[in-house]
Amino acid sequence: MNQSKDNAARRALYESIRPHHMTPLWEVLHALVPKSPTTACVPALWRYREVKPFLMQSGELITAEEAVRRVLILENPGLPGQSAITQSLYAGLQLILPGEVAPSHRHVQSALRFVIDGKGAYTTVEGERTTMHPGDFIITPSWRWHDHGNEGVDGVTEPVVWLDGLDIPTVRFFDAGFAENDDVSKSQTVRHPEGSSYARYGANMAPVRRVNTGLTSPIFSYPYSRTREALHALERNSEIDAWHGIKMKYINPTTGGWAMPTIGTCMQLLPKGFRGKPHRSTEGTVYCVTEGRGSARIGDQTFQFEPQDVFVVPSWASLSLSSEEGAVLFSYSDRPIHEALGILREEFAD
Ligand code: 1HN
Repeated sequence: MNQSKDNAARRALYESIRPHHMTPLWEVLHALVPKSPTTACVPALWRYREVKPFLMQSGELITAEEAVRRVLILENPGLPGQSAITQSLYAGLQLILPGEVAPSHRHVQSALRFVIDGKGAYTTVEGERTTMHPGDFIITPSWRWHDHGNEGVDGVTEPVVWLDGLDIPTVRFFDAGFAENDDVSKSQTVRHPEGSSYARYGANMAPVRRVNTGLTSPIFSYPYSRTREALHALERNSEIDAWHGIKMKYINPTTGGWAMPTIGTCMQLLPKGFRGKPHRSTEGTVYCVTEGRGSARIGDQTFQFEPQDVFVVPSWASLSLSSEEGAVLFSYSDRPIHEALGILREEFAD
């Protein structure tokens, strides 16, 4: 009796404070400070074989120029309408057909491109062009002019598809987004020969004078040929991690830290017959299959993956990776932010 009277009195208080834009903490405290992460983000996999026809169909319905960027966004099923694959990260599949141009613009959001299908497209970042090949990891740093095109390479012109990864939800969270179109030219004038940045920073050397001191790696294109060679050498000569296989992070050679300030990028090799132990981390991670087939057990779901598929592992979901034939996986996550804020937690189970 007393309690229901109290409850009625409490509800009356909540009603009276509502117009003052106030609310009682004690009703929400447990949800605000959960015992462990309670994300709305769910595990999911996009089978490239299944979604490629939709992407090609979009190629018949809109040009890259009209769309500005012809992209089908990969939305987490638990975060509908938010253009987010995890709480902090965005993912999309971008198509550029031979002869097309995606016009020059710049924005605060940082972007990565992971090439998954076709070769011969290029991206130009601040006047330096790089030709795209499958497995290449390419960076567009915050606030740098960038445009894309597809002129083919080695006499081959074909549609090119890449996975875009951006920190859009993170920048939105901080209300820090700005953007600009290049009104002067759709396509930047190339001012530096292809390979300039790589020659300057990609040979374990750096210029003695005027070292780039930005937050993002000055190597803006990490070719898969080099990454692959390193992973296979390590597979032959080094210890295999029971959880990750061989997992290497892309680094900014001028700092030794992550290649991008907000997005951590890795390439990982699962040797033939690998059966990884379960691991979980507070980072939300997007995987893209570079080579090989296998399975990802995420929480209590198992996903079979094949080349070019994309899958997402939510914060604190346990992940075990296995592969009979061996596989190579690219991944990106918000780990650099967790590390910078001192909130990263991870667990390696037996
Ligand atoms: C963007 O600039 C690109 O440059 C791709 O290719 C996807 C999604 C949202 C905002 C900007 C690109 C994007 C984007």
